[in-house]
Amino acid sequence: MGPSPQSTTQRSTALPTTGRPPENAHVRQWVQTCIDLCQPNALYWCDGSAQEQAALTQRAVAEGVLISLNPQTFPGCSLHRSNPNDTARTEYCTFTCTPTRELAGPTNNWMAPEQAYQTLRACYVGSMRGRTMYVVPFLMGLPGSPLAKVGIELTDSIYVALSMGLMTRMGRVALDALGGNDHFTRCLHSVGECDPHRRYICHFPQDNTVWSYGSGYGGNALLGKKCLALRIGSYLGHEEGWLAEHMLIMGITPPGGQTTYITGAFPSACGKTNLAMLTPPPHFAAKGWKTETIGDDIAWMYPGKDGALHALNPEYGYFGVVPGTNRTSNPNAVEIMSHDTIFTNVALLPDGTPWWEGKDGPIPSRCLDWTGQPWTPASGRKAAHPNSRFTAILTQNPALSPQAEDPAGALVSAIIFGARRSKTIPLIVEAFNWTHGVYLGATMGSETTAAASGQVGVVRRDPMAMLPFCGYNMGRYFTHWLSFEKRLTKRPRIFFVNWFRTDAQGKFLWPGFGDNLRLLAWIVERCQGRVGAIDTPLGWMPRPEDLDLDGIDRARFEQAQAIDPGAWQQELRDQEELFTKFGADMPNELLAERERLRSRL
Ligand code: SAT
Ligand code: MN
Repeated sequence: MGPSPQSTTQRSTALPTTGRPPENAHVRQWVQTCIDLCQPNALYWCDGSAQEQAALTQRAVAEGVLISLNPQTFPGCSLHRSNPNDTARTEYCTFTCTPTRELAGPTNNWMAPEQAYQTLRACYVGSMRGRTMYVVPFLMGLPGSPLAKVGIELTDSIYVALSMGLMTRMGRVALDALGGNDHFTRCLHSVGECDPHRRYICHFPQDNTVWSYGSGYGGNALLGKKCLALRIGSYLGHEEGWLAEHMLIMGITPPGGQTTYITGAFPSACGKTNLAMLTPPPHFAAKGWKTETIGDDIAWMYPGKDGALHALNPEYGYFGVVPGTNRTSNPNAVEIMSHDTIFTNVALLPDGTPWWEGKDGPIPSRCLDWTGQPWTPASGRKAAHPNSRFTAILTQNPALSPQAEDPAGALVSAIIFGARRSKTIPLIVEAFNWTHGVYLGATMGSETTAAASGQVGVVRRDPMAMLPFCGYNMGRYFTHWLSFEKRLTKRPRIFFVNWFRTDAQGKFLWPGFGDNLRLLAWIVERCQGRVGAIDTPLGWMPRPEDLDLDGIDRARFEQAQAIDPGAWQQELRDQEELFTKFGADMPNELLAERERLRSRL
């Protein structure tokens, strides 16, 4: 533990300061309180300008935090190597600090707010000594959007300050949106000693506050993303009547038709970023199908005055997984990360070019691995960390939707829930109605992969892919979802997809990637009322003739859609286990929905 708060000495001399503080007295006062606590040696007010980003990048290179990459092959790019103990989100030290445990619900780690403040205050005392405190004002959402929220992050990590400049609308734009008022999320972040045993990511939804200590990794440290846009956001959404979701947003345009916007929730390792950036395969492109990206991770959705659901991406950049990215799996991502990108924990070739497993081109005979150690193909370990990332702004995406700039958001016609399941769950099904759709989302379960620690191939329930991100009791979150049936007159259709079903030999029944557009095309045509389906116990399913299956083995498609009644009995028992956790907070409508499914089966 650090020294007690009483031993804090007030600094008498003015802090060396870069940039100008805003007029907003609430901001100045709060920043001063945090300076007194963390005792930085210098203060830097970020304005979000391009000059600032360039100057801070130079400074980060001088400090050894970033390595400049080859300006010919990867112009404007740099590499960051994280502490090897700090390469992923850490759910065990992520807390929801609501006044009571039951407000946080059974699926969140809970700490009493007073205890959390006390524990973290002890960590923060003097934690920025010898460091600069960066003041990073940021806007989640577009200026002028009904949902836009201002946050201010104080951080002692220049990597975090630079990354926030790519991931959010950062600087003046946020302070202008805030004006003189007090409505901003207070985000305090210090890497401290980067010790996994002294690491805390604490959310105080009632105080609109996030305190993060002991990690510099993305979701733990870039506090606009999972912390504000999902955990605090979902709490605010419940209070204010909207939804903060772990969803991609994309547009799909049929030949000569209207662009249809869909949102989709997938747990990690299901290819969400690849789907958000999907390029139509030649056969579809030739017919005139087009796709576009609005967001790859987070959707804020609200009921418009028109009775429809509107979705916007609160972020301004991508923080995507790098390994496996190539011209076949995701050509748009390859383009995005070809310039002005921060890479984290990828490998480095002798000529200063980044490298990762699954990159186009040959496997190098030698390089430095993600920790900076010499590596050859014979090393017997990965060169890039499996969770290595690229950080770059949205506008570098050649497939960025023009609709991404609309502060009102895109009109949502379909919501897709998806998961990785080798058995039982069919390739695609459409919910009978809103409640049934919410049931499909609430019972989502996905198989764990080697990318995460723990057992491989076990089904982990992850309702709406929000298990680690819902900032309040998930039972009440389900009720909130159900309430949109009445809040909307033009309800999106809801679908469930599983690209990962396998045959008896363990081979995927569906080709996936670009071919997923065959299923998205059916979804779009369902939304436009142009294609049929059959009624099954699980929901509406396409008949083979309802889909473009040109070049696809029809028998394998049918196998991917098969319903195995025995496997479904087990699935229902597993779902029951999840619902039981929520006790009295579990809405009756979903229990009734399960009974209807049981009787249909
Ligand atoms: O750092 S993030 O939380 O955004 C990425 C992840 O899902 O782990
Ligand atoms: Mn995510």
